[in-house]
Amino acid sequence: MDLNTARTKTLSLILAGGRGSRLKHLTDHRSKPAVPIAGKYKIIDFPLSNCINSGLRQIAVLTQYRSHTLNQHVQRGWNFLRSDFNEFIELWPAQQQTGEDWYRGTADAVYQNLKMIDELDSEFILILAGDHVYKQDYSIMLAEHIESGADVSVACIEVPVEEADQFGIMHVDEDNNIIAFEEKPSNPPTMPGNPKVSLASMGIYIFNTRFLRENLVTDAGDNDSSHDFGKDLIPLFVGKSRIKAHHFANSCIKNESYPDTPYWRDVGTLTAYWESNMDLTKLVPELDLYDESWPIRTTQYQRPAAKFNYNYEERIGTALNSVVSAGCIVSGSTVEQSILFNNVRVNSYSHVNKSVILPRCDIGRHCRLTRVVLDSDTRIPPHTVIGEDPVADAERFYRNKDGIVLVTQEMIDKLPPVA
Ligand code: ADQ
Ligand code: ADP
Repeated sequence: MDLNTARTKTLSLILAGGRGSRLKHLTDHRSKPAVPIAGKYKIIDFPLSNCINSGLRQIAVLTQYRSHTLNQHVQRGWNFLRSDFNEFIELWPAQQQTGEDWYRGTADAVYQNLKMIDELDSEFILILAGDHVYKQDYSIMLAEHIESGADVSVACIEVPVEEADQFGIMHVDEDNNIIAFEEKPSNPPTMPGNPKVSLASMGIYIFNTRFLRENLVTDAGDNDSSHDFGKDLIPLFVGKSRIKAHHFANSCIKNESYPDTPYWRDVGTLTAYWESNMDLTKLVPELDLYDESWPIRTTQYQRPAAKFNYNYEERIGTALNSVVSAGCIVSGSTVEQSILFNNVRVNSYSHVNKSVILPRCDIGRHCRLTRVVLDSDTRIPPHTVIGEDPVADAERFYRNKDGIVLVTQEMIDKLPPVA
């Protein structure tokens, strides 16, 4: 089958139901794929953009947990495909199609939608997570999958062994057959000849539809299964089915400045979230959002351009090494090595440093914020200092062991009134 035909016969399923509880209060009101990232996006924009750019245009987003802003985002900004060409992006919410249960695990999320999947008559199913930041041409993985004659292909990347217990870890032979797979092992095995790295599953799979269907039906009837791809299905295929590894380095969209470092982040923790945003304030970030050949799209609203009011007497009113989105006003204050999402206000005599400020926040006068993540719609009262006193920060806000302080409007509302 030629690649263009294969693309039209591929259904992409984005798993967007998980809570992502390690992101703490950021996922109190929204699911992880709906968490804002990189100044103007939500995390789900990355897999969605990758699909569109890869020429895969039959896409379903499987939602469950607190999906309101995710649904809104996808409905408002991602509805441009043409159904008359058999292209679509649909939301498939959990709706107890097969019984009383909500999605029990990632495999069950797909199983519960088998009826819809059958109607679409696909040959291949691409399964993606809704919460990873990366740029990948899935059509290269698809071509490799077809060429290899595999039942299932699993995308993989080398990760430092210290982080390997957070992933599915595999061993492959010289033909990239997966010969061992263990989900989140406490003692992760390393790659032959390199004790520092392990080969991790990215949670990205291409299945032959018929093979997936049969195995989902079997798994659904197994009471001992947790109905999860990484925990239950993938390990089961090893040694029994044709299961191949696809190396992300072969299909990632390369940044010319970092040809040897394929960029992929599972922004699972508050620190990883903060770091992946901070990455973008570097002189040359590893993730190139300015490459027009692989655009990352998002839901856009009409907004005025960002504005900077400079106080010439005091010489303040600017942003240095920062990403500032549309609708922001930085007035008589300094923003340094930070990310301001849409419609943020930073008022006079304030200093925002190494911080991630989500949409529509307002930072009052004379504030100092360092290593802070401000959730959307938070109003910081004048003279507030955050990030300089670990004890006070931990009392008032959420401060993690790496010293990143997460602040929400609910936490601000609980503060005693300023005398
Ligand atoms: P995890 O990331 O731990 O491991 P999981 O938390 O199950 O896997 O999430 C995978 C994706 O499915 C996420 O996008 C999540 O939002 C979504 N999801 C989770 N539960 C869901 C549900 N009930 N309904 C719909 N969507 C749901 C997986 C693999 C590992 C691999 C890592 C890579 O199991 O082997 O190494 O991904 O990050
Ligand atoms: P969250 O803060 O939960 O991540 P969003 O940033 O997506 O959520 O926005 C919350 C709500 O505000 C949504 O209903 C979104 O559609 C809406 N919204 C955001 N920006 C604008 C805007 N400039 N104009 C109109 N509605 C907007």
